Amino acid sequence: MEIHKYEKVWLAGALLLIVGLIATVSYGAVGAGIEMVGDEGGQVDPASLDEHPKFGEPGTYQTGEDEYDVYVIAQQFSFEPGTSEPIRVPADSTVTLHVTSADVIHGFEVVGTNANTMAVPGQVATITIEVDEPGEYGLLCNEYCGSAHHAMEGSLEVVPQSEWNESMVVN
Ligand SMILES: [Cu+2]
Repeated sequence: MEIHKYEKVWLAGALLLIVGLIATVSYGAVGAGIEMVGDEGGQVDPASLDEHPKFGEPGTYQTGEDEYDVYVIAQQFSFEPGTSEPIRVPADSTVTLHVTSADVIHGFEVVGTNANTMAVPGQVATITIEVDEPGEYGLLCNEYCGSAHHAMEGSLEVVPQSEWNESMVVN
């Protein structure tokens, strides 16, 4: 059987497109480092967060010499802490954010960084970040969560080591 030259060219072109499509989809799925909320953060009862040892008093906890855990609750339409008062962490530290939601699915994004997760009711999302220079970052919700979603925002303040003090951690 003879295959016409043009037919071969089209076949090769179509194969190239298929391979290219699979390659870009695979890269998007694994290469870009994007993951779903993992289960390593554990689960919580979204209806009784106030009884949780940490989410009951959300905020910054010191866990090691330059290590901190921050517990954040997202709810319509604020972050606690974050919105009425900023999340405060000291410069030059390693911070693990534990984020959950008390009501519907929200987003938690530290603007201008790659710290970005979904906040799912019942599930705790954890992100570990290396914090260096002092400064202020915006927080925003990037999952549509209701009528005031556009107003759901906050801030994360990286406090210079010299100004960091005991009153900024939950004991
Ligand atoms: Cu939202």
